[in-house]
Amino acid sequence: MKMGFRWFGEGNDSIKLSDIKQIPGVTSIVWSLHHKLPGEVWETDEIAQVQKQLAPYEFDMDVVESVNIHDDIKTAGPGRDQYIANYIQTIKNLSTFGVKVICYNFMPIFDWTRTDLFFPLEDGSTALYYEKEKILDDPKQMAEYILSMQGGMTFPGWEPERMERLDELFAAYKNVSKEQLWANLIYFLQALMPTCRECGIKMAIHPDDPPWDIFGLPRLIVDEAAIDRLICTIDDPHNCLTLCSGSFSASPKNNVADMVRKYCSRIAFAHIRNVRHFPNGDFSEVSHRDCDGDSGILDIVKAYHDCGYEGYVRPDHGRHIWNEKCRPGYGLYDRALGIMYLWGVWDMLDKLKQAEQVNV
Ligand SMILES: [Mn+2]
Repeated sequence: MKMGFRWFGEGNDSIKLSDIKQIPGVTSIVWSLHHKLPGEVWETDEIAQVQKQLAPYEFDMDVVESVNIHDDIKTAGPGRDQYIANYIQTIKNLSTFGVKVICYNFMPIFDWTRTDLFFPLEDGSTALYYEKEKILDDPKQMAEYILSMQGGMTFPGWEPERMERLDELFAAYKNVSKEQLWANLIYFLQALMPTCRECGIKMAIHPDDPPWDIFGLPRLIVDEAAIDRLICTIDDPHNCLTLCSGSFSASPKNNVADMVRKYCSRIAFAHIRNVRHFPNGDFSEVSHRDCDGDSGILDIVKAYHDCGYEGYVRPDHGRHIWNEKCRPGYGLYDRALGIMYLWGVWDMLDKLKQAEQVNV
């Protein structure tokens, strides 16, 4: 596996590239142009600036997360074809810098959703938390809460410009059924595939987080049946997955290690994160250590290792520890601990495999 670390860009992240460089084995910076609104073309001079920032540290820029998708593409709105043309231009521009994977999602209106960004855990740290009861009927209250926690930082998928237009957005999605949303996703991907083949770029969809409908909005990428549908409908090696263990395992019905084994050849990017379930359906994010949650981190890492996974990985969210002031879920310390846990498991599996081969 190739280890990555999500970084929000110069002036937009309290974490320095020189700090990330000191985490063992990180070779990729998972980056984005966070000032771009969904639908805008990413210009080559803007991409070149990021390349220039990463170069002294010898990080690659192979994985972009995310190039967000305009609501007109998701709703088949009037600007759909123009925004798809813009997206195709962005893919072309990214490919000239050697980008290989674009992580994106197709969630309607709301991206990742949590009700508490700093939920206290018993060890004194805090983490992102989802309280089912709170996600019933007031999307505005939730959006206000999330925006109020931004403190000048950008949260991908939670652009204030979009959240100000919530009524308008809900109206646009009013007649978009789950089947129509599927059709709009397939239309979008079909339009992109020739360029992806030409440019050698994989589109890696991130699952919906959490993996169920919220506020009456349909959500597609929620389980194995959905992945089957997506990769069979467009059976192209450039139509790939960002397998996010934390997102899928928020539903106890999903077994992520099984998903890894089944879809390994179509996983372009792996997010590894651990989640703890509560009997009432609430869940909390926890450390990467297997026994701290229910995602089955050891089984997941073993599944990647057994499959000979050579794609990109990053620790997904971390807790907030040691009084770090950071973007929720994206501190330096706990994600670095997560990486060391993942390497610990991976290196031991490598060693056992080598010993096995010697013995044969
Ligand atoms: Mn994720």
